[in-house]
Amino acid sequence: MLSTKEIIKLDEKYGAHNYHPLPVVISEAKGVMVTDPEGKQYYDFLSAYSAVNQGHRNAKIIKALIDQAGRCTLTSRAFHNDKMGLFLKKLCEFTGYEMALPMNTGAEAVETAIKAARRWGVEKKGIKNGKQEIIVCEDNFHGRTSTIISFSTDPDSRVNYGPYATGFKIVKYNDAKAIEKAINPNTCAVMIEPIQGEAGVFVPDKGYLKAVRQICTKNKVLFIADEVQTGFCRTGERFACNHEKVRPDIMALGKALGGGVIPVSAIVADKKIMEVFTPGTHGSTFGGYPMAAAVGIASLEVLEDKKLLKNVQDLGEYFRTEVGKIKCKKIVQVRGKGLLNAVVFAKGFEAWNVCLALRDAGLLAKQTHGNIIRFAPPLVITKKEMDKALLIIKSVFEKVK
Ligand code: IF1
Repeated sequence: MLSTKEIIKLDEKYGAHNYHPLPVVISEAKGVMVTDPEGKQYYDFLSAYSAVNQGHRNAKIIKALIDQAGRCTLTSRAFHNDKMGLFLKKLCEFTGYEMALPMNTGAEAVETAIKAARRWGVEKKGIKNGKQEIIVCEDNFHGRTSTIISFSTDPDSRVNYGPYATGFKIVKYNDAKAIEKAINPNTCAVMIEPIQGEAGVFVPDKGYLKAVRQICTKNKVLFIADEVQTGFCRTGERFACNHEKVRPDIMALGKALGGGVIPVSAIVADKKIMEVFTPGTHGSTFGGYPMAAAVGIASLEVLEDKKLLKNVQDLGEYFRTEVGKIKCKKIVQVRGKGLLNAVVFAKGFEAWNVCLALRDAGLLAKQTHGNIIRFAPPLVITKKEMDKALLIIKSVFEKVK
């Protein structure tokens, strides 16, 4: 078996350098714990950016994967498969929408939402094709396709990838009035993250999502919520929009829909929007394939457990309270919802070394924007595991100067 050092060397030699990962190799994982090639164990407080909400190798999800692999893996959408309909029915019931369109990655779900909104703009609102506008927010993260990075405000994501897609208007996040001002007769949609993940787990003020909903309704504009990262119980509700009892017109979903096993994404919407898609107008070879459907059903079943949401709410609150008590002058804020949390250090502070110290102490987390560390363990974490993880975090943070 290769050592951590040897594996990292391979990655650096043969892999494109489009990432700068923490120097740690994960070779096995179960539940909240991951193990490196040398056998050292760590608490996983990233959860693959919320894609493993159900915990690593959840028994029910792995069984669904293996059972399906023993029956049929791929059919394409040229034929029906016996699993997709059951999956989409379950997803519609879980989310409260009439229809779903399955894709694979989060970015594809976002692209699908954009395409739905643009078509809807022409066919239902009467906008001239080519004139449709979508309002998005500063510091957004919606994925990495060439269209999506066109409206990113993060230079890393965007620089030198032109020519950029047009038809997007960027406004300030957490400012409903800015959205209202940006709307014109060509606006077909507003697309936002209910909590901005990559921006550093930025939770908007109470009332923001409600105001956006009202503005969209009043102006006949679709409200698209990107719940790729915030969805599926991560924030203590099934979807982050539920905190304000807001129902978007379209939700883009991904990550945990695949239970941390395979990429499964989708948009959900009611028929009056989804019907803009007709045969041949959109699709994907793997979208809704039998493996994704089987895994998707199991992933949703795990998340249906009522006790899980309560666990997320309780342990999230507990995490923020306990981290708030840690004596460390560099910490300026502990924020988040449910188990999507961040510790914000002073401006200019480099949290990379803190992440290395956490790793050495047995906990994996990753910084964003240099001075923010995201803490988002699998939702199945127990109080006992959380207490042990908090001891590690405390021991490291107390030494931060
Ligand atoms: C990477 C960030 C998190 C997302 C939202 C769509 C997508 C994402 C709200 C696209 C993806 C990922 C991508 C991943 C790191 C991660 C991330 F730091 F980049 F911003 F989670 F915070 N909408 N987020 O957060 O989904 O196509 O990747 O399946 O390395 O790019 P995808």
